[in-house]
Amino acid sequence: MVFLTMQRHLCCRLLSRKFLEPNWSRSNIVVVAPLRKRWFGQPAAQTHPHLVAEGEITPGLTVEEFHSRRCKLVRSALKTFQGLKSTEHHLFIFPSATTSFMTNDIPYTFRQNTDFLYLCGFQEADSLLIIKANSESLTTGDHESILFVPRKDAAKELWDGPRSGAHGAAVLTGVDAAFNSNEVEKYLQHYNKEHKNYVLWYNHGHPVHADFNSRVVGQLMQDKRHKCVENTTNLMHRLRVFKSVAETSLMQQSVEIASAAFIDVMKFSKPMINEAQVWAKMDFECRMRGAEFLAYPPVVAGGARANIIHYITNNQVVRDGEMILMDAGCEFHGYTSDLTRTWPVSGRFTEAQKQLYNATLYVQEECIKLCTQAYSLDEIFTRMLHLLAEQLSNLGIIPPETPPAQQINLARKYCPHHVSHYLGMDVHDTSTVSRGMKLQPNMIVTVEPGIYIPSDDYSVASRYRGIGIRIEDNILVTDSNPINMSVTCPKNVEEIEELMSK
Ligand SMILES: [Mn+2]
Repeated sequence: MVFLTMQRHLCCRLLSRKFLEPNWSRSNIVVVAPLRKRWFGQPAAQTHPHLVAEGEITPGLTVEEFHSRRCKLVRSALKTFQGLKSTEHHLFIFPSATTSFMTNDIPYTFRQNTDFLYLCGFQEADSLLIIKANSESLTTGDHESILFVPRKDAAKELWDGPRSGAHGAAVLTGVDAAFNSNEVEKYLQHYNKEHKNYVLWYNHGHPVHADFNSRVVGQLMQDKRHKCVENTTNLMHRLRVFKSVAETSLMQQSVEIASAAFIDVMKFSKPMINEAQVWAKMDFECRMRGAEFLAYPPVVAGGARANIIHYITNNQVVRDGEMILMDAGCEFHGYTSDLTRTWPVSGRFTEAQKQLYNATLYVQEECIKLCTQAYSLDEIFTRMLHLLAEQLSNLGIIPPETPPAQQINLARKYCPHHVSHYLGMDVHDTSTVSRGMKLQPNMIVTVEPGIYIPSDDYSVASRYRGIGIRIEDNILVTDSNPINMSVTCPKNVEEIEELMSK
């Protein structure tokens, strides 16, 4: 019985850890009834075997994977302090997200903070992860990880459902110890007394949790026992930008769910449909396939509204002869997809639509080929502008006599956004990783060129005005050819017309 073994093993680890110093005795450890009967505050193998397998913390991700992420974090952090003798100890603090409220008592959908989730897989709000390391951790990656979580509270749980509690959290995540979150100040005060000149690793630039930031970290800052504060954001992004085998598999599933949903949405659309109905259909089809929710408010733009890049109002009627641009993706067990397709609501492209569409598609397919170690995303963007300029010239949208530099400016005018971003747990993933860096295997990126011709651009032939097109796929970078993860989502004119004729 894996479960019982795990429990016994955990108790031994809890009692033997060296952090159980005089002021921090074993009486602090919460012992509860046998876990077999309890519920956790998140899906677990015991309660949701259809989602989580034995040995996993979140669907598809094992206890070992989370542990190795923390080891990697510690090693890469300590590398930056290599050789500096006075920096023996390192303390990492990662708060979870808190619940946000739309109005009195009405919460927004909870989404866990990405870095916190990446490091421990714990899904409850108002929790905090502490990682303790010392200079030896540089080679071994050894560390202690301690979770502080909302305490069990029968009255609260009656309304909001079960909490894992400290013991449940430790069993779920395999961290070295877990305590009630109201004990975190005492714990850190103790650490502060025992250590001097330690490095405090914390995202102080954009504090994740206002209360922990002022109450818990604020106290450490005042005491000034630490040597310096180092921001964790860049460190986390440099880890997260590379996807493991398990993560790639989750990403692939997320992309396949969205791709299949796109097909159903295209078939469902017809003249006079409301953009809101298209949105609802996408949401429905993604959830029906197991996604938790859409990864972002989708762009569902009929006709010239496609020229508003972040159009999310989605409340207009789409008329016969217009196209729908839908930019949508889902979140599947913490991993996002991000696709865009543009299709004629009637099922048939007009000649002008087809010309602009094929120009966009050509540029997109050329850019996908460039997703290799030879290019950075910024270099692919530059290449996109040249390819677009060429296509727009062929169509006469850029006048033939335009000098080359001016052609690039015009291409930029008709596609005012970048061609790509990194993709992962966040839609605009690992934003501090430079897009000037050469791509490397196991990165996942989007490729999303567009052509947007404003309705009032009288320099362009009238048949093209008011048309906006974007085509976006999700691409896995490998050590050879790039892999298009969204290959099952139709994008050729013939494929789309065929699909919509059914
Ligand atoms: Mn995108």
